Amino acid sequence: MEKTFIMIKPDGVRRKLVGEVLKRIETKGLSIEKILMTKPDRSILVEHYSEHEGKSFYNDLIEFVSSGSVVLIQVQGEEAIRIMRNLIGDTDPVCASPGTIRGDLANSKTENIVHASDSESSASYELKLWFGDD
Ligand code: 3AN
Repeated sequence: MEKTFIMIKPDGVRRKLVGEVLKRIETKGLSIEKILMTKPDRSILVEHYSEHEGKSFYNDLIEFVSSGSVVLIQVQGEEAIRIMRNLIGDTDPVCASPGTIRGDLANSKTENIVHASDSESSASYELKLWFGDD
């Protein structure tokens, strides 16, 4: 079974879309193994988004994700990483297909409701970063 890391970002929490996102994960047949609401420190976001340091949107991204509560989720299931990437949809709202979380619910590249790990290595790095060892 594969594990992946999902974060519902502050826009998803503010817009009361937590239940909607959890429903889409569960109705797809994946399992929620861990879930925690927290207001993230800037320092953990700097580690989480280290690959984007120096990019034009980096400062706005850190500012935005540290602006409110987020929901951290460990999701488990067969092919959970690729399935979750398909469920969330493309980063660009113009390209995100209808039926995906971003395609149905987001119209901004930065405020796009949800993060999902994009590979096995990022899933294990992010699960360790946010939830620690288990
Ligand atoms: P994804 O979240 O689809 O994996 P990444 O990893 O390329 O996308 O980017 C991480 C986050 O950075 C995105 N979720 C989005 O919030 C923000 N982001 C990425 N590209 C842009 C961009 N061109 N303009 C503004 N924000 C961006």
